[in-house]
Amino acid sequence: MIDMNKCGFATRQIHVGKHQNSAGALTTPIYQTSTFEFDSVEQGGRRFAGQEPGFIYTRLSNPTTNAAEEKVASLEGGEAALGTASGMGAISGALWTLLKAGDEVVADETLYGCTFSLLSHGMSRYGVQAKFADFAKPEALKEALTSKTKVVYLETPCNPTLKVVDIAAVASVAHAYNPDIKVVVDNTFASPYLQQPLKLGADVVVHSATKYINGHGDVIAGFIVGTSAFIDEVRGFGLKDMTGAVMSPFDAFLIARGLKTLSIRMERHCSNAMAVARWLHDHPAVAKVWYPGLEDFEGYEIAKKQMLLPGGMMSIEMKADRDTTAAALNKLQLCTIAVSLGDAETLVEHPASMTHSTYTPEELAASGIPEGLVRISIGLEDPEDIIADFEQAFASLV
Ligand code: LCS
Repeated sequence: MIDMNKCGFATRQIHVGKHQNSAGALTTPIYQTSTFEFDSVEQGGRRFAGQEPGFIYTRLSNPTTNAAEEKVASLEGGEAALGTASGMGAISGALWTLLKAGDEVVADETLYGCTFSLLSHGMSRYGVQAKFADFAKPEALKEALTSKTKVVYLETPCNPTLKVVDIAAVASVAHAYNPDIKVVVDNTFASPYLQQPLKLGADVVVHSATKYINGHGDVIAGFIVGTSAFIDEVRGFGLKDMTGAVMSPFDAFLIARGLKTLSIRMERHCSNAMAVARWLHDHPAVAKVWYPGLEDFEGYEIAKKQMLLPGGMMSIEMKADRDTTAAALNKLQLCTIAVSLGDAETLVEHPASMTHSTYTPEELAASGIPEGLVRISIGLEDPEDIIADFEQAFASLV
């Protein structure tokens, strides 16, 4: 019997989560059912009491969803994982399990717009205070911690500036202050192929599986990864009772399918991104390229230390003003103006007016997000075609 834990990433992304089914189907079937039959009233009672294994109701668990969860747990190096209806469902499910009124969260100041909104405007309604600090400076984090801090929260690379946060350094500052603090890392931009935060000292990983994990732009989903005890708590409370943001079996099927190619997709996203980043870096209309793979980028050294490759996401600042930049971007023909990321298609967006419009102009400035920043999710097309499209779109700027 092969020990899957000893197999490599590519083998596990394909084979973990595969269980025998009555028809002998190679891929895990879509168990498109809300509920599961019990043999008797007594059996139903035993399942609800946790005295007997078995399925109950798809908001609690489902065989198709479990297959995707097992894959993600293995790829992140966690004991268990839980699928959710969206990345925001993963973040809110994890945080509502860890926090209660009176607690504090200390978060990095650069976050996906809706995460920032949840922390700064949503949770405060229920008595949870969020404080923001620049985690690139571990002393800033140390100053923000108090006896009320229960969660330290970060993304890396950050959306949308690609700031790289040293996960091991943050975890060690937080745990030295109080070993009970849970360090939660949003690993969406890296994917488990490039970075595994639990191995660097984080306690919980969250994902928008809408992005690289599914990889095909046709699902909204998320995952929470951590110890079995924590995932049981989220499954039985944070997800079941607080958010109800459960992953659908059909989405779990698409995700398990997408995951089979995660490593080869990420290799191509990264090599394409490196080629495009170098080209943009030398373009006369571009003021700055924010990409962890460029030697002159602030996060380069930390990225090299904690990531396998620098990723498929980048942002650029143009020398032209906002309207001239927008007119140039509107000329793109192959690359698409759209939010989301991690898809086969190259996607271009303007964070200040789109993904980060939940920030006020003052909050954008305080979080180091330039108003004119343009974010690019490099797709899986031929790199010379992506470059040619930017070349024709930017021709009028030089
Ligand atoms: N975390 C990160 C880092 C994200 O970028 C997003 C979505 C989420 C969590 C939330 O995931 P969702 O609920 O959408 O699955 N980011 C988006 C973006 O940058 N463009 O569109 C959505």
